[in-house]
Amino acid sequence: MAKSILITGGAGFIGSHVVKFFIKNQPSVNIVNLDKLTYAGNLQNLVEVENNKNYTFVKGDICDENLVENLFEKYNFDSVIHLAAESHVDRSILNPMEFITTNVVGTVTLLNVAKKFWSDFSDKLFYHISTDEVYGSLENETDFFTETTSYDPRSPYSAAKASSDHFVRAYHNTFGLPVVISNCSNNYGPNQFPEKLIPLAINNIKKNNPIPVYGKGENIRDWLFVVDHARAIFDIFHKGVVGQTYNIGGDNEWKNIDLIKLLCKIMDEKLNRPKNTSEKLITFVTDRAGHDMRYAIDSSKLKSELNWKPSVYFEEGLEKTVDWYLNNEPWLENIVNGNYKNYYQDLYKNR
Ligand code: NAD
Ligand code: TDX
Repeated sequence: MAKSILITGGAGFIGSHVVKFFIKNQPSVNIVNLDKLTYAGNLQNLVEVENNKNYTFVKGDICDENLVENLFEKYNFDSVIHLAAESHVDRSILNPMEFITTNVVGTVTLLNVAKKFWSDFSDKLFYHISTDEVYGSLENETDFFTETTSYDPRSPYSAAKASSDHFVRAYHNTFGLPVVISNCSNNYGPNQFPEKLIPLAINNIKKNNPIPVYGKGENIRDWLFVVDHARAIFDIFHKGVVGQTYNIGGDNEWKNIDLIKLLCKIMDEKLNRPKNTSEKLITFVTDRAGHDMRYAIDSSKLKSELNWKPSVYFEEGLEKTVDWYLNNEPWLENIVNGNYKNYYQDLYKNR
């Protein structure tokens, strides 16, 4: 049983849910959350656990080898759950280099330190959190990504994530480092930075601003409620087999345009607007460069071997998400009133 876990990127969207899930479900373990607090990191995501005696936050960069070594020395980690990453595809198109630095160099820095400190690999685990995007884009609606689908990353983001996955496997094969990897589909839920489709649309609908839908809105994503992802990570962490990969998905494919229409309907109800008001905000804009058409995950391995399945029905999860954003106005306003304005201007002005 793990006693001291380093979680990287724990102030971000998924990471903060993972930190909270572990503290709630395994309160005896010590958790150190190492996060650089980039634009995407937010300590407000962690207020409910910040005073927990088994939880420590460290502001720092996963690329800083000295810092990571000092933390291994001080806390004697037996496990790493690695979520820190640059995570937004559109930003990777604007600035690929940051993605290589954090996602590739940062991951290899962590692998090197774990290899150095874990002279004995028994009861150790390096758990790398990855994405379905490494598998590329599906064109045929009967195809699904499985754990053996060949990698075919097509954006700077997914290329950097794919590269980090390769390094993790290489450290397992070459040095025997005990690793496990999971590749998950699109997450949604509370605390997601409003650069991603769902919270961006919620914010724009609320303010009566246009909802930018790339291309014709025909692209398909498989959506999973973030707490279901955190639970999958918990299960894989405890029951996953070293050296294995697990796909995590929601069995929940939506065309972007249909998802946005559903969101508009929910928002009309929540904001007491007449039916079909928010749909009028839908604005088709220039497509994302290299926009992957469809992601669809086959997570039957995780279901059959570790007995996991998604638990939150999409309409219910989407409603919970809308409620969270409407009830947490200061969280959202803090973000959208800051540097976000410049980001939004730069990305959307010529679309
Ligand atoms: P996010 O952008 O919300 O959070 C990333 C966190 O990493 C932030 O807190 C940020 O401050 C931190 N970080 C960034 N660079 C760092 C560095 N150099 N050192 C330390 N910390 C740093 O991302 P997310 O959506 O929560 O994604 C978390 C992980 O899950 C990523 O690895 C991502 O690739 C993966 N993933 C995300 C999704 C999704 O739908 N969001 C789906 C599958 C997999
Ligand atoms: O303004 C927008 N308009 C739009 O049509 C935005 C931001 C997105 N989109 C489209 C692009 C995608 O087809 O919506 C879909 C979802 O876009 P994002 O929320 O940016 O997610 P995606 O590009 O699918 O990647 C996400 O899932 C996999 C996460 O950002 C990644 O971190 C994760 O690995």
